[in-house]
This record gives sequence, C-alpha cells and structure tokens, in this order.
Amino acid sequence: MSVQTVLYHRQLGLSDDDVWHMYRTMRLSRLLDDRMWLMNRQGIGHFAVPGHGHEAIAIGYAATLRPGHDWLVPHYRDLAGLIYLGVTPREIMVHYLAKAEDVMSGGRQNFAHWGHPRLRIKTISSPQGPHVPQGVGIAYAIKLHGGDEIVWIGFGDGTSSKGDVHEAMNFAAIHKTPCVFCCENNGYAISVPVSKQMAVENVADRAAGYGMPGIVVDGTNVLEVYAAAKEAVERARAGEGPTFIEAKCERLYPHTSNDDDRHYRSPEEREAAKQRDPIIRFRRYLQEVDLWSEEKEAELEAELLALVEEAIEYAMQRPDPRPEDAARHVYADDAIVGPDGYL
Ligand SMILES: Cc1ncc(C[n+]2csc(CCOP(=O)(O)OP(=O)(O)O)c2C)c(N)n1
Repeated sequence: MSVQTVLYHRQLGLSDDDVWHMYRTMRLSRLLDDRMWLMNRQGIGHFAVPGHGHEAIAIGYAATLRPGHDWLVPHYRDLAGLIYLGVTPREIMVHYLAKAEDVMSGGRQNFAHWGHPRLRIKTISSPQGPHVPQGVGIAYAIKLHGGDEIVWIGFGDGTSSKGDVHEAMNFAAIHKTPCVFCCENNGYAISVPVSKQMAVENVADRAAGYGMPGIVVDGTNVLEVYAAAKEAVERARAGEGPTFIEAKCERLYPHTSNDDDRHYRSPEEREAAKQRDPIIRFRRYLQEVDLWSEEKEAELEAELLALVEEAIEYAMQRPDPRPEDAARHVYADDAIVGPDGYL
C-alpha cells in the first residue's frame, strides 16, 4: 500500500465508506445492465442501452451533485449515476419494461430516456443534441432566479458535433450559466469512429473557442473524474460559468441491443477495451488501499443480485400502460409539476 494511493481518495475529501458506496453502485449498475442485456436476448425487454464502460464517469460526477437539488440532464449511458442519485433498481426495471407506473415517462419513452421529476433528472430527447440547449435553459433560469443549483449536462462524442450543442455552449459561456458540460468520449458514435467525427485531437480543445476551460480526464478512473467534476461544479456554483470536461472511456458493449459491433471493431480492439474496464480499475485501487477482499466482493455480489432479481420480479408483475392513457402528460394542463413549480 503506497502512501500516495492511500491518500488519494482522502485528499479528495472522500471517506472509506464513500468510496465503497461508489464501488457498490458501479457494481449494481453493471449487474442491472447485464440482466437487461440478457432479458433482451430472451425477448423480454425490447431495447437495451448498455452503460458498460461508462460507470466511472457517471459515478464520478454524481458524487459531486446534491440529489434533488442540482439538475441532471444525463447522457443515456449514465445508469450508474442515476442510481447513485437515488433512482431505485425497481424504477429502472419498471422503465425498462415500459410499465404504467414508470416514473421516467409512464412507459412512453424508449429505454434509457432517463427522467425523474423528484430527483430533478430531466428527461432526454431521442434526437441527439437538443437536451444540451435544454440543460443550458435550465441553468439560465436558475441564474435569473438567483438559485444556487447547478446543471450537469452529459452527451457523447458523436453528439458533440451537433449544431445545437455548439450554440448551447456558446450561449452558456457568454451568460456564465451555472452548468458543466461533460462529453463522454468512448471513441464511437455507433459505428463511426471519432476520427471521422472531428479533426481535433480532443473534443475539449473546442472549449477555448467558446471561452470556457476545457479539461480532458481519464473516464475510466472514477477518482480522476470526481476530482475534475468537483472543481467544475464549484466553479459553476460560484458564478464563474461553465466548464467543459471530456472524459475518455471505452464502450465495452455494442452501441445498443440493435447493434453488432463485430462488423466494425476487430476482436483485438474489443479485447483491448476490456483492459480499461472502470470497475476492474477501481477494484484494484480499493484492493491497494485495503478496502477490498474476495469475501467482501462475494457478499456484495450476493446482496446486489438479490436486489436485481427482486426488482425484475416486481417490474414483471406491474400493469402495462392503458391505451386510453397514451395522450396523458402530452399537454400542459396535465403536466407533472414539481413542488417548486418547475415542470
Ligand atoms: C440527431 C440524431 N442523429 C442520429 C441519431 C441516431 N443515433 C442515436 S445514438 C447515436 C450515436 C451517438 O453517439 P455518441 O454521442 O458518441 O454517444 P455514444 O452512443 O457513443 O455513447 C446516433 C447516431 C439520433 N438519435 N439523433
């Protein structure tokens, strides 16, 4: 155990319990993702969007947010972050199976179109990109109201090419809106590699053009993401404006259950990606600082598997949405309004 590694999470202000909770949430997220993938293959869930490989990013930033106070406009691979902020395995499974009580959208939206009014997680759009200016709009409203909330806005490297994303970042920098942009760069937009997406080396290089700091972090290292996120969130909260964080990671699975990445990634490339699995990396760190053991892992796995199975069991038995409710919440008179009047 080296002195430097012992100190790293403590230096960041994280206790031993905090890092174990982060690890536990990453493991829970992965188990849920694994089960959803399997259920899709069994013909049960119609569409799975795997977060495999993005867990360190989602946990790293979620740990810097105040649940139900700060706003999250997430990337669709951020399942781990949602769980960290308080979304339950039951809510995830009910959403996955599009049941009537789905808190995200009553079973209307596709899977991984996250949303949770009580936790201030804003539902995302199917077209890639529009959620970014929507997030900046929330941040601008907070600024006008004089609130101390911040908005975390996540998106992928492919989405960063969209015009609405550029407009949003330009506006945010001009008006110093309290938000953080996080580009989760896994090197692909479905089958399109990042080299066909942009001519710059880092997406974060663009930040200078908007007039905001641009930071590149290793998105497979949860503590590194946490450190960068913490600084950016503090900056936004202090009224100093947005930060652009690019977190480089690996997409360990195909794009979605509708994709087969063997058509565009070699076996060697897929094998190399596995070496950057954020959960394995974090486990190694915890082991180095004496917070992990085989016994603890076995206990954790048994506990989490029971949670996941219970959530599946629960969700499978919930009623499907009624056809006559299809237009509910479509117009403003029936909208879900939070306690503070926000939609
Ligand atoms: C405007 C728009 N164009 C294309 C699509 C189809 N599409 C859905 S996800 C996706 C890839 C996005 O890639 P990226 O932003 O890098 O995120 P990743 O899936 O790699 O995490 C595409 C092209 C879409 N939903 N919306």
